[in-house]
Amino acid sequence: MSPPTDRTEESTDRPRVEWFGFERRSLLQALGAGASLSLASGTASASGEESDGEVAAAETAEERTDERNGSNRIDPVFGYPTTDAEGIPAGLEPDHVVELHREFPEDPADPERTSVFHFEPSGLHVSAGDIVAFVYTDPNHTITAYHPGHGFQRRVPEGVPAFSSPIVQKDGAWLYRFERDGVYDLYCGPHEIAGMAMRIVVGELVEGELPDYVESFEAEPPLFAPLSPAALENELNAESTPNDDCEWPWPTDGQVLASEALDPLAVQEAGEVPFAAVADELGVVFDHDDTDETTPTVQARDHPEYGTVLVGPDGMTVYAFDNDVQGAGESACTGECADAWPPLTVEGEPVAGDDVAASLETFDRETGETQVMAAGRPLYYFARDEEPGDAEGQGVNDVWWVLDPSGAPIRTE
Ligand SMILES: [Cu+2]
Repeated sequence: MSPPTDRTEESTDRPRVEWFGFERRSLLQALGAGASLSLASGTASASGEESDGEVAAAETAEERTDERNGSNRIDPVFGYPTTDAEGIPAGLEPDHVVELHREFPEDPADPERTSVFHFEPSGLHVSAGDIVAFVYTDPNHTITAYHPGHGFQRRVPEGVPAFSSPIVQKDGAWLYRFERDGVYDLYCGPHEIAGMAMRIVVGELVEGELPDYVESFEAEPPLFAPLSPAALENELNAESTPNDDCEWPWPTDGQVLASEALDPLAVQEAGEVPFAAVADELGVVFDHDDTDETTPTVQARDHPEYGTVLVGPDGMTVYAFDNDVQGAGESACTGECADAWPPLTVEGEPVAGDDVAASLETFDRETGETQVMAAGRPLYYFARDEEPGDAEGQGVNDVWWVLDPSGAPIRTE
């Protein structure tokens, strides 16, 4: 199925939505709730403070996007969905990518664990006019603005309509262009109550002049504020009389958005805030994808026979090979040798653990793998070592040695 690239004026039968300028908003507000007025471009019904989503209006936003995008148009309400995140058309190349994630518990039977739903990153800073691609790594999510049009307190800048993605299939994407400066709080419809919310800061915020809706997690009925665990537990307990001490197992969207990690100025400063930062703060058990980046590639561990030695990310002993030339950036152990002495490889940059004094560098092996060096010496495992602490390779053929934290071989008898 091809994406809806051809939304001509003739084929569009839904009301157009205008992004109100502040001037016109003020006029509507001045007229008060229930006022209707005809504008040169059409008829607008204003029902008070929050009417943006209901307004049939002028071509302003559409003309603006058409001009920039040619026939590919990002709708200010419906965005631009595509079933193929890899096939985004020219003119709509995203400036930023946010992934929609669900992490399953390691042990589905563990009563302490639940799936974790989140946006990655959960905080993002963009410039006005930037396109963000929300990529569906997992199905059954939406990207939806907190807006009275969706039954919520407005937590997007004034004048921004009630926008939302549809549910897009896995490996699809939804594009949205963030036009107005301000703070945009977004949630996933199916998983809002499980804390799937995020914050996008557009433009430059000034300390002390944050939009009021950032601070107030309050809304007058019939609108909702982002949820609190207490409210959910109250509801749970009211609905299930035999259980009067239900605990909500997820963080809520209210907690996520109120986290210090997603403080708007912090988001602006960081550029991107990973969900892991929010999870840490809220005490969410979370097996995030970046484990390998934060686990040191090389660590120092005490060994009962050889003192402090270098080990790999899994705690297994690593060795230096005397046939390698220190600093040469190549390995003398290939083929069968490498079967017995597998290289310590890494994707990206190696990370040194505490107490590792050796500088870590890498080089590319002939196989294309990236091997780690400590103080210029390529590092290898020994295939016969079975668990951390094993050092069966020490002294083999008088050329294989464990290393001390400075990366020097420890040559024993
Ligand atoms: Cu979701």
